[in-house]
Amino acid sequence: MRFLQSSLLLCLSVVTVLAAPNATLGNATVTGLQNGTLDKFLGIPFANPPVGDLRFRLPVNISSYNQSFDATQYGFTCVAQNSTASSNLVKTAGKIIGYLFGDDDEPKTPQSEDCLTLNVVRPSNATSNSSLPVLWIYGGGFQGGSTISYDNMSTTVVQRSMEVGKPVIFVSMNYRATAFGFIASQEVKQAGVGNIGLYDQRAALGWVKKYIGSFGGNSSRIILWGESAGAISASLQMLAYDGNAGDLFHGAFMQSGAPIPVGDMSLGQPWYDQLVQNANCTGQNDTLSCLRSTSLDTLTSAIQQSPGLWSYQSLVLAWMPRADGVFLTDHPQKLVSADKVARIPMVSGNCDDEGTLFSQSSTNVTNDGEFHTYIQTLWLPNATDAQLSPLYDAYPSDPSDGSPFNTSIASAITGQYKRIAAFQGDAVFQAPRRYFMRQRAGKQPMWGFVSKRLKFVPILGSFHGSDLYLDLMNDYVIYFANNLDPNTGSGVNWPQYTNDSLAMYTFLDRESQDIEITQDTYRQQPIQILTNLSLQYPI
Ligand SMILES: *[C@@H]1O[C@H](CO)[C@@H](O)[C@H](O)[C@H]1NC(C)=O
Ligand SMILES: *[C@@H]1O[C@H](CO)[C@@H](O)[C@H](O)[C@H]1NC(C)=O
Ligand SMILES: *[C@@H]1O[C@H](CO)[C@@H](O)[C@H](O)[C@H]1NC(C)=O
Ligand SMILES: *[C@@H]1O[C@H](CO)[C@@H](O)[C@H](O)[C@H]1NC(C)=O
Ligand SMILES: *[C@@H]1O[C@H](CO)[C@@H](O)[C@H](O)[C@H]1NC(C)=O
Ligand SMILES: *[C@@H]1O[C@H](CO)[C@@H](O)[C@H](O)[C@H]1NC(C)=O
Ligand SMILES: *[C@@H]1O[C@H](CO)[C@@H](O)[C@H](O)[C@H]1NC(C)=O
Ligand SMILES: *[C@@H]1O[C@H](CO)[C@@H](O)[C@H](O)[C@H]1NC(C)=O
Ligand SMILES: *[C@@H]1O[C@H](CO)[C@@H](O)[C@H](O)[C@H]1NC(C)=O
Ligand SMILES: *[C@@H]1O[C@H](CO)[C@@H](O)[C@H](O)[C@H]1NC(C)=O
Ligand SMILES: *[C@@H]1O[C@H](CO)[C@@H](O)[C@H](O)[C@H]1NC(C)=O
Ligand SMILES: CC(=O)N[C@H]1CO[C@H](CO)[C@@H](O)[C@@H]1O
Repeated sequence: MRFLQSSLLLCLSVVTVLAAPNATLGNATVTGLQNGTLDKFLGIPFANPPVGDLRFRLPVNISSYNQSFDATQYGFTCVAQNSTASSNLVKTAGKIIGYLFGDDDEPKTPQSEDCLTLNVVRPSNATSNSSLPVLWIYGGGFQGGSTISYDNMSTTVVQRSMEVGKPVIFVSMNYRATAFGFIASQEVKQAGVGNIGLYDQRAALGWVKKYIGSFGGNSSRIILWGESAGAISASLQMLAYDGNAGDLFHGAFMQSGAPIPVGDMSLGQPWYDQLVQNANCTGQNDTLSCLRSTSLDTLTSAIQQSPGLWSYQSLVLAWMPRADGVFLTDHPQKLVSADKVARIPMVSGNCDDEGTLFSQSSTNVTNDGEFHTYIQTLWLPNATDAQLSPLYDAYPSDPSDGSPFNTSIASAITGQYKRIAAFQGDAVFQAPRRYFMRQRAGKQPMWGFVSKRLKFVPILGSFHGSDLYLDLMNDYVIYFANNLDPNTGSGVNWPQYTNDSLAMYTFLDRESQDIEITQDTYRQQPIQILTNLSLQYPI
């Protein structure tokens, strides 16, 4: 009996070992794990560990693997800027969607600078060219994020893709965040190490191009998919090297993120100087080298002192992509208007109330004067009064004009809350998305959407990230990956966004399938004023 039992166990473990899936990377074999009808290859390094002298440097691609290895666990999380949301509302929103805001129940891996790994989740029966790779870029305000948070998403999406007979391979990569990925200043520009995190993403794309065939993926049809900072990233990949995609990707699906109104690297100078000071590097001839040789603990606590996503200034981020002269040759919005954009099919859209989450940290702004000071000091310090006054009129303090939009006087927790929420959501998300699409309409196939799901949530409405809820987009992404068109062949037709029809596929706050086609003309005049100002005065 005992013998039987142990040989049974032995048998089972042999079966398990035999089932371990392998893929060939040059001379090396990578061994993943099988889970049901899926194979997962986790924690594959795609660049040399950016530690030691490689800190604050562009990623060094792994040119070849000379040793076989196991890929059965997610890799380390890139060192993040911890800025805990003090607002319980923000925490609750994070729990609702299960991502983004550091839900305590979320699986985590330890943080490390040695974090440049990616993950491949595929149908077990994927054969050469049978599946279309989708590269997921997580959000997190360029200050954090981790692929392990999207493990469930990877399973759901790949399983669903098999169910509908349109198999995709889900690839997710870590990229450096906060100052590690987006340090910016004159010194940084001169040293050619701006936008490190975007280069990390590019290195992962190069890896997918080179190796996805070994996993049964088609390297001629790679889709970028991102949300929030991930969608902004995808859009900036489209602008990189003056819009030269280098055959690395062939479509982009962007949820709440478009080319942001940022300017030159030098606009990061105040945060750089503060970092140098807090890391005791002031007075050094070469401050960048000093930061490079500073201990991780010292550097991390110095970074913690820069304002984060949940601070008073919120979306005016200290560390984010900026024009570096090489990867982004100019301000992103100028690249858009100069036609320096990869001509690939794209989907781009917003949640209706993008700004509400980010306005929880400025609820002490309660009257018109304080609102004006907020905008003038943090957002548009160089704009003239003559320019600001129409902006203030366009975003009035009347709560029925504010966000959550179309909720009358509800959710007006302060006299200015809904006003700030409307302004912030438009400034960083809605206006850049509209500008991008209107400039590009007619030049490449595109589809727009707006999600009004969860509108009933008090104070937050259809908050940023709420479209990740209910696996809302998975089918559209799967069909887009397969057909370069998000239409699923059933339900309401999703028309293209063109110069003649600014069609927005609108997810209504009712039954899960309730869709309406609206036009991208809401808040026409306020958004136009905001766009004009941000073109002149990038952040
Ligand atoms: C994959 O490689 C592992 C380790 O070399 C091996 O044990 C396993 O049998 C291989 N799996 C398959 C399906 O060949
Ligand atoms: C495989 O190993 C051989 C011998 O060491 C080497 O010549 C070749 O370049 C390697 N191939 C790859 C793809 O790394
Ligand atoms: C395998 O799948 C099951 C069910 O989907 C899940 O609970 C489990 O965590 C998965 N295991 C791994 C290692 O992914
Ligand atoms: C494998 O390559 C790394 C660099 O990528 C190198 O440091 C190491 O010595 C190589 N190992 C072998 C066994 O060739
Ligand atoms: C940031 O958060 C992570 C995970 O919660 C934790 O391990 C780390 O110690 C924190 N770092 C700082 C500097 O607070
Ligand atoms: C892969 O398996 C799924 C079911 O798990 C099946 O529907 C599909 O036809 C298979 N694909 C191939 C290429 O065998
Ligand atoms: C995969 O498909 C592409 C075109 O879609 C083709 O160029 C390539 O040769 C195919 N690869 C294999 C291994 O069949
Ligand atoms: C690393 O790979 C990326 C993506 O393929 C490529 O753009 C870049 O030029 C490579 N870097 C080097 C130094 O070759
Ligand atoms: C920075 O320098 C000050 C004054 O010399 C010292 O007290 C402090 O401990 C130093 N901080 C770090 C992080 O080294
Ligand atoms: C609100 O509080 C922040 C600190 O969190 C402070 O910097 C800011 O000046 C305050 N604003 C107003 C209008 O009181
Ligand atoms: C405001 O203008 C000055 C002078 O042109 C410039 O140095 C500064 O960077 C600008 N500030 C911002 C936030 O754009
Ligand atoms: C970054 C920087 O300023 N480097 C300077 C440090 O000092 C040497 C020699 O004194 C200069 O050549 C570098 O340009």
